Amino acid sequence: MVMKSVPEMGGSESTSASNAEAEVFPLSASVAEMEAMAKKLRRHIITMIGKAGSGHPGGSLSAVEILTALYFKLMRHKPLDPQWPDRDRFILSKGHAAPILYATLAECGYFPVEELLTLRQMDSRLQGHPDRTITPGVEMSSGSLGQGLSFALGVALAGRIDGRDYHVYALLGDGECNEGQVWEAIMATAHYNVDNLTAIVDNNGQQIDGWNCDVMGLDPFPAKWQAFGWKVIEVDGHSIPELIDAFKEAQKVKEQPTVIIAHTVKGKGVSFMENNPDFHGTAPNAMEVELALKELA
Ligand SMILES: Cc1ncc(C[n+]2csc(CCOP(=O)(O)OP(=O)(O)O)c2C)c(N)n1
Repeated sequence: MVMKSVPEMGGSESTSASNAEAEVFPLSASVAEMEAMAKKLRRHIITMIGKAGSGHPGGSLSAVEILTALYFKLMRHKPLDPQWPDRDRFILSKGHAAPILYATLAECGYFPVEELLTLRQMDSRLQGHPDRTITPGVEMSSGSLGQGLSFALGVALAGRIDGRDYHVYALLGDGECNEGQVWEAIMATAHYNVDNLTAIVDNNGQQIDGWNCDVMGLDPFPAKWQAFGWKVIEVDGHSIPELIDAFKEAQKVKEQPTVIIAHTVKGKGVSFMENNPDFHGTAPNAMEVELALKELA
């Protein structure tokens, strides 16, 4: 277990290097350690987007516990060998939430935590949306919503053909589920009885312009997945124990794909960002960064 201290980004000490020494994840992290990590990831999100002056804080903050549970407790992966063929794969379909992916990868040791401060700069490996050709640990270039589950299905079927027992996780936004391609992939995944793929929906109720129910309602959302042949598990998406139990349950389901509908709050952890569509794609200014970091201290 290597999740040691919680140094600040840019500090002289780095957990990322010590975590990378673990070589093969997952770590035997406690819930308390993961909750501390979640808070730290939130601070990274605020700091990096604030420094960049643009980005998507709301949908990054809502997904924090989902990525924390996956990368530190569930997934088998090697930060020092990102292309390890047997690694579990995480596909960020809602690519605009790149900051939470970058913060998590950095804390695992894929690249230095200090690099987070280069978000969205010219020539940085950390562009506004993930690019699998330049960033270690990024599995899919995403950002054009609706494509990630199709991609994940291909990766899962490839694992079956290659006889590898890795698991594929795909994180979708609920607003993203307005895309028709998502439902084609939902249908196809069930058709092929794919059980090495788990979809997670960051069900924060909002999208770019406000509440889903006002833009394009999804209800009855769980029943729709079920009708398409999926096992459905609903959890509090900010409860690390609930998420871990759900992921373990999903691993046991055979001949059928599972979706975890994670009920979350957009902007979670920063009072003035919570459920506030203004922070879907707007960076906090210097004063807001300061306020947010105070709340996340
Ligand atoms: C194909 C496509 N259409 C439109 C957009 C612009 N866009 C970026 S984020 C977003 C809203 C996504 O909502 P959701 O999936 O719920 O994400 P979250 O609320 O979790 O940030 C939209 C429409 C896009 N990235 N891709």
